[in-house]
Amino acid sequence: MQETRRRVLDAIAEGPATGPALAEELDVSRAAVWKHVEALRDAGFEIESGDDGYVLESVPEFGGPAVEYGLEAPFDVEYHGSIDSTNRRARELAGEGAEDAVVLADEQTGGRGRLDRAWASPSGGIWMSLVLRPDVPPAHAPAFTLAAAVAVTRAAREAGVDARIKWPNDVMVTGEGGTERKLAGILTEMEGEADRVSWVVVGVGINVNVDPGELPGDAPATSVRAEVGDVDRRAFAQRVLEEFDDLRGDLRGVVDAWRENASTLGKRVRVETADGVLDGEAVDVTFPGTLVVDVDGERVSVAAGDCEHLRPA
Ligand code: BT5
Repeated sequence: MQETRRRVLDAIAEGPATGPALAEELDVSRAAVWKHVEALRDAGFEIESGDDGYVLESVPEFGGPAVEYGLEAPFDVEYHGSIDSTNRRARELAGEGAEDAVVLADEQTGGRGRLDRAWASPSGGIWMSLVLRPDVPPAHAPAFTLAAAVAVTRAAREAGVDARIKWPNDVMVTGEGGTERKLAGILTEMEGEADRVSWVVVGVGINVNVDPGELPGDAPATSVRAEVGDVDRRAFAQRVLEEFDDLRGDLRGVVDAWRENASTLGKRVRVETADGVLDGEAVDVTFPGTLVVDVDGERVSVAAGDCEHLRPA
């Protein structure tokens, strides 16, 4: 949101504020104040104008200005009712130099997972991509995936969903009979030079207020609706962004937070990597997100791959 508009909104939220008082406080014309109030109304904020001035009656349920309002993290949010892929749009913004931008959508028509897999994104989910320009070497970028997984898991647990992370990027819920269902996935993309990334795009897809029937059947999936009922998507998205913002300041600390929220460690796993399949016990995750698997007594480090939790031997 534009800075002046944000300040107009904050001032109105604090109590009745007249146009002239706002104009003076923010050092803009009365016409400009009026324009911002109209734009906020167009965005779904209910603003009454009484004798004492403008009063904020309600905040829209979802959308860019709604998520920005009250957000305790420095992100600008661009909202789309429907878009092909928020990661695609975020890469475009990254190429234009954007920083700390979020592309958020109600629905994606061409959502993508890793390895160009399709990601189902029906209306009612939180599909968003963060554009970051961190001052880190490209090798550290996987830590942002871990941070996003921790942020989503914390937000889901606060909403009452018993979520846990499966290495590296899946947020899962274990149901009756031990079946793990996928609640959220993360797709991190980046562009970098030899020693420093230019940008990182962290795409986060969370099945929130959607029916599991709308999700693909090729692998078990679940949603917040299926687990605990519908939640306030605006608050949920804000919590994810705030947690992520806290975590990204200490990338090495992210690994500890990840361990606390993960279910993979100690499990028997099968990991498919570009070099083949590994069977063993997941014994650790190290910075920036490497899985350490004990394969018949030998510790093997895996930087990237698909991990399956196996039943105990
Ligand atoms: C992921 O890939 O888990 C990363 C998903 C990232 C999606 C976000 S949404 C916002 C942003 N914009 C994008 O275009 N993408 C990002 P992967 O680990 O490869 O998992 C993909 C597999 O998960 C698919 O092959 C399906 O089996 C399954 N799947 C697809 N859609 C799903 C859904 N909505 N919920 C649960 N599982 C799903």
